[in-house]
Amino acid sequence: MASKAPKNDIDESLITTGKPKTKAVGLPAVLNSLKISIDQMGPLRSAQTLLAVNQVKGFDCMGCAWPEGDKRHTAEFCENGAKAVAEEATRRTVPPEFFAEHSIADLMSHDEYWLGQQGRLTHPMLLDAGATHYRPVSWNEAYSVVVDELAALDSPDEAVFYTSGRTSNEAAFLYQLMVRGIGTNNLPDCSNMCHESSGSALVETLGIGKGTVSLHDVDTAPLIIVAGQNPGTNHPRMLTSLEKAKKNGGAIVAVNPLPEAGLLRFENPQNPLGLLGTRFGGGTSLADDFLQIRLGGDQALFRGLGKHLLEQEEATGTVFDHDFIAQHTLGLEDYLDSLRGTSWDEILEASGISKAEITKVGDRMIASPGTIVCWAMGLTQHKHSVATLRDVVNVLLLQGNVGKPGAGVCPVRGHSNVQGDRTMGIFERMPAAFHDALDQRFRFSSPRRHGFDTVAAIRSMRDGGAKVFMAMGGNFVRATPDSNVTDAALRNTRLTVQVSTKLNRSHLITGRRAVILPALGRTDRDTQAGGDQRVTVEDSMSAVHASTGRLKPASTEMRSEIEIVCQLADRLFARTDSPYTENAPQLDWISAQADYRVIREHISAVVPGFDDFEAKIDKPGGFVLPNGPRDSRTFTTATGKANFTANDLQYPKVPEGRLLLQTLRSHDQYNTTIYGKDDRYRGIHGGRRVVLVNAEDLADAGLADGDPVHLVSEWADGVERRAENFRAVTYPTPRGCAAAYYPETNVLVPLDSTADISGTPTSKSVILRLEKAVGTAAVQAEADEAVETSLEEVAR
Ligand SMILES: Nc1nc2c(c(=O)[nH]1)N[C@H]1C(S)=C(S)[C@@H](COP(=O)(O)OP(=O)(O)OC[C@H]3O[C@@H](n4cnc5c(=O)[nH]c(N)nc54)[C@H](O)[C@@H]3O)O[C@H]1N2
Ligand SMILES: Nc1nc2c(c(=O)[nH]1)N[C@H]1C(S)=C(S)[C@@H](COP(=O)(O)OP(=O)(O)OC[C@H]3O[C@@H](n4cnc5c(=O)[nH]c(N)nc54)[C@H](O)[C@@H]3O)O[C@H]1N2
Ligand SMILES: [Mo]
Repeated sequence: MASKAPKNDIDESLITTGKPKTKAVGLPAVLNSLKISIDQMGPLRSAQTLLAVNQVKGFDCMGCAWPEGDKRHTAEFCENGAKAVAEEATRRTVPPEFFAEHSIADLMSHDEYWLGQQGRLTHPMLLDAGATHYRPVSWNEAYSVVVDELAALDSPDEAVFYTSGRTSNEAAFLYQLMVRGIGTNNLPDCSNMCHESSGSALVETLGIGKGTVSLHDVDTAPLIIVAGQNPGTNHPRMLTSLEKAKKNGGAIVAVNPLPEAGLLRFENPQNPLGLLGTRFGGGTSLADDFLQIRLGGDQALFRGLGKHLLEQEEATGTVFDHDFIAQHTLGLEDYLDSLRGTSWDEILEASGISKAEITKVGDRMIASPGTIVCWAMGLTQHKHSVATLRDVVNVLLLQGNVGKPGAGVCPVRGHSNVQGDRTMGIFERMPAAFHDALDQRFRFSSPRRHGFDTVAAIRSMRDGGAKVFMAMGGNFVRATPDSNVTDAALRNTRLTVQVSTKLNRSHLITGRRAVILPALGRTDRDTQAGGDQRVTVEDSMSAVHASTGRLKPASTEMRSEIEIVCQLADRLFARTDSPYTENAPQLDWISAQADYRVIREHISAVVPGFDDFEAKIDKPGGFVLPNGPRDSRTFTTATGKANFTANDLQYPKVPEGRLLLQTLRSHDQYNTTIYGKDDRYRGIHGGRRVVLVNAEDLADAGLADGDPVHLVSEWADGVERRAENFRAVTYPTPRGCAAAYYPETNVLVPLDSTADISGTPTSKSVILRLEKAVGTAAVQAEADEAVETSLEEVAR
């Protein structure tokens, strides 16, 4: 039986801490995910779903965007994938009676964990102006509310349409078409807070905003640098690839302020020997070198690597790939000048890494026939992220490490279809060629002025510009920075519309009116007039494949995202009094809803690389989209070449007595969805309000391990942002650098503190002051420690 959802939030005073783990996965991971799966889904549904995840005819795992290999295990096992599946396929539900019982004020008193654990949303709900409770409405009434508010706007730019990254290609394509049909490009997405910096840097330098490696490249790479990423928790299946690379003789370099367990050592749960290995303390040791970098020191590190390559090139003449540089690149000399102009002293100061460690990795690069650099949020969420990533590209270009086997750039995406959503046009500033193709296919004229990204959308709502906010998935109010400002911005709107699977804070912090539209998820069977449907997704390596849900939906009142878009669009564009009929895209929305093959045909006519779409996804594993840099060293940049760039060296400078805080994920969460209150690999149990601090910094602040503290963020605007009642934990993070979990700390990230060019909030560099909290002495719970010990004993 599935267990009941928790009645109470877990008591934050029960936090226990232990030593960080030095290895990832193994038997405790299997046990943990089985427990969560059976809790949420019961044994039968657990078996059904876990056997279908990432199988050729099953559904695509919504856990992350790491690709699946060609040969699949019967249960391609991944602890956190299993947790993501259980979270969606749960048998717990949030029916209308739940909303009758709980007022908004009551729901507000619970934390994200409790909200998420209540189960799947089952019925369209409306919050009337001034009402204390949501009430159930028919789908017809819900659609009318949305259409009426949209039709009443003075300008289409007064509406904002957010997308999280789980939306299928088909739903995303129709959604952006509807939005552009209304006449706006206000299409912010989670990517604005995620890999936007990667896109900005890569489009400019390589001509494509995506990675240039295949899974095979990673599996066989001679050298992989993993910077600013915690794959053990966030992309566990990547560990299998890293293990393969090691077995093939490759080397791995981890660049991280924290000694993340998944980067250091891995026990493969796919491999019985891996499990057996646990008994003997085995597993594969992954990182050959671990560079414990200061937060934001990566541009300096890559500058140092470039400088070492240059010095060795000048000594030997054999380091650079001269043919590649001459044939395919521009701008080398300016870049080399930037290397010459940067002193080693500055590099060491900014990165906190010794010259010997940097030159050792540089020597690995020189000796290696190919190098891949993988990265995630540790590199993208700083003020100087775009410059940092340009410098990553620079170093790779020196040795021709793009478009050859086992080499390239690998931005590891977050949400499982965030890359596909972009390919489908979810972007506030798509290139002209996309608009042209869209206009031609649907015989209308799409707006060309740029729309709002996430931060701009918040500013506009705050200032009374945007009045209707719609979200295709996600949890906007908790994923975004400056929570207090964002909350007020949303409350300033006339209507908020959430297409969601699970209850979250964005259903509680609303406009004057609010609508919840309960959506089918990846695991759910999607039956339309034309029969059972499948959808498609694109992974981090540009492979597109089908995903088919098979579970019976938890209620007959849930609708697919595609149906919701089609029904809204049909009403918006068909109404005679609608301002949007005149320039409506020419599409029979109801036929598209009936049979998703119709949508795929439209996609193949508009988006390059999707010709013969339907046939290609019949093949197991789907197909790979064309990728100029990877396939043929073709670079569709402004210059037609791969561009070296010369960038000012930047790194965060922190005033005396302050720390730099990164906000990151624990092992038991999916972004704003909290699965539990443990962070097993980091040795934290039973609570999330912790701040990890270097022991000497803690001592300097007059604090001891376990002390209750308030977190205060200081920024240029002079506003003090506070997150109260945390517990200080000594942790092996570099001096001056601290870490705490997102989203509890989003209140500390200033809205206007964004990355240059990409506009991404600087979630990995918040200037922080620790304030000792008095009178809230924390309690040490031994019970949790006991749980941990017993799991480890089982493993042993
Ligand atoms: N289970 C699970 N899986 C997920 C998610 C989840 O929440 N849970 N989220 C998904 C999403 S949307 C995304 S974007 C990805 C996120 O995947 P990650 O980027 O791995 O997620 P974070 O927890 O933000 O971790 C950032 C890592 O970068 C390091 N870091 C921080 N600052 C710096 C820096 O300045 N330099 C360097 N070199 N390292 C730094 C941190 O110590 C940490 O190891 O995961 C995806 N997969
Ligand atoms: N401080 C700080 N802030 C950050 C980050 C950070 O590292 N630090 N990371 C940023 C990053 S990388 C990202 S990607 C964003 C994430 O931002 P979002 O994508 O907005 O947030 P999620 O928590 O992933 O959204 C979870 C909600 O999505 C809904 N959902 C889940 N599956 C589906 C589905 O299939 N369909 C629909 N319609 N709804 C669904 C559920 O209702 C669930 O509650 O947060 C960003 N914010
Ligand atoms: Mo993300």
